[in-house]
Amino acid sequence: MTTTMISQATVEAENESRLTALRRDYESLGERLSRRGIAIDEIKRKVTAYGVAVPSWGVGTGGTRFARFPGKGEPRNIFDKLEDCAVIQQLTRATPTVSLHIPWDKVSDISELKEKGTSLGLGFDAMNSNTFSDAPGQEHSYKFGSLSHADAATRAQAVEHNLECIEIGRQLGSKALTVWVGDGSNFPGQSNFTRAFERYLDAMKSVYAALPDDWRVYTEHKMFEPAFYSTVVQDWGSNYLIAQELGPKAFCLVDLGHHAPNVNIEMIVARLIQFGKLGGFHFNDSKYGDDDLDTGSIDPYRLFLVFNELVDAETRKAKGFEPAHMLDQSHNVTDPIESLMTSATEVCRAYAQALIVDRQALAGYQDDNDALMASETLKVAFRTDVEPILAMARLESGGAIAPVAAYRKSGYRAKVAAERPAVAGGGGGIV
Ligand SMILES: [Mn+2]
Repeated sequence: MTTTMISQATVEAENESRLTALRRDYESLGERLSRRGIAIDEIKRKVTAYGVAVPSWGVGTGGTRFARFPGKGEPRNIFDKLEDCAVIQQLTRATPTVSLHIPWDKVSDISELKEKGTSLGLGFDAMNSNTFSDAPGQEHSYKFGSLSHADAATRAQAVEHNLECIEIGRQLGSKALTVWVGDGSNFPGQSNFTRAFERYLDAMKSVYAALPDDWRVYTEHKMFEPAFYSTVVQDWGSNYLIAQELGPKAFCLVDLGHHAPNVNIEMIVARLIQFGKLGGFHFNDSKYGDDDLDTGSIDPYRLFLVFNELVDAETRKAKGFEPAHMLDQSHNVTDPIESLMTSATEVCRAYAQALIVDRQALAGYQDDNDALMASETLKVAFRTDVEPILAMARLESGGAIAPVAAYRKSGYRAKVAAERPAVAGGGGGIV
């Protein structure tokens, strides 16, 4: 029996007021799609089966380099975080798993954590290690790097931390480790590019060797920050080399915010799929850099184009194609639960829109060099309002037709604000 954080009666009452309109909208969209040879129920079935993981750190209020403004009722620990994640899943039915971050989510009793997840109906997605900041009491500092550090003892400590993450994840039922390092340099000449990358590869080989057979490791590249001149795992090229060097259980993770502005991310995605090394995503959005804005809030067309590549690979059954999907964003001015629900919906929307692309027509226009009609074929799908499909999928799975409205009506935030006294600090980081 799954514990629900919000009374199901509240959700049902909210749904009731929207049901008639939704049925009409769904029927109308179904008729329009059927004229294009698309069965709406089939799209709904795929959307229903889709899931994106929520990062445990996402339910806390984020911050910038300048300040952090805490929100009301912020989770105090991983158990509170799981409850907030359960709200997101209860209302959207699109986020069945949570991605943990160690040491922020470290507990003394792992079985208690696993039981909490089970009682809330949540599974555990990829484990995230942290060697980009110093944990209290650790012997060697990561100020000048971790897995690529010039000092062997510091590298060994970073390797050991990743092994601990694997062990915790193994007990929780996770099947993957995501490694992002802040290693890099702020000045030309500060670091020898080749030697630093050699040290990183060497350390990652030790982590890779400890991976259980049915696990994957995702390495995440990032162009800049906290190192502003160079980073050791800078771009998808470096990331691909890492995955190649490590072996068949190593894959590249694409965080949408970790590229230079205007980079063609969907093409990177296609390349990684083609060579069997796309591990998964950290979804978010950005305007200038690694802004960690809500997924689909700035450039929903780009998100759609990424999903267009994913559906293309799914359709042609690309070999080894099994990407992990996760949100990774920072909420500075919104209620994190509302942002994560909206973002999960945006990801589902991009998926549904990509599913209704007329791929046969598109291939024909591509072969005929009809650039305009090829582009229009994508636009026809992108312009289609698929919200009735998403809402119906949520409703039929026991979720909310309008998640944010149901959440606001539930009074959940005020309730937890009364139960959770404000705490200073805490891990509100972004990776
Ligand atoms: Mn990330």
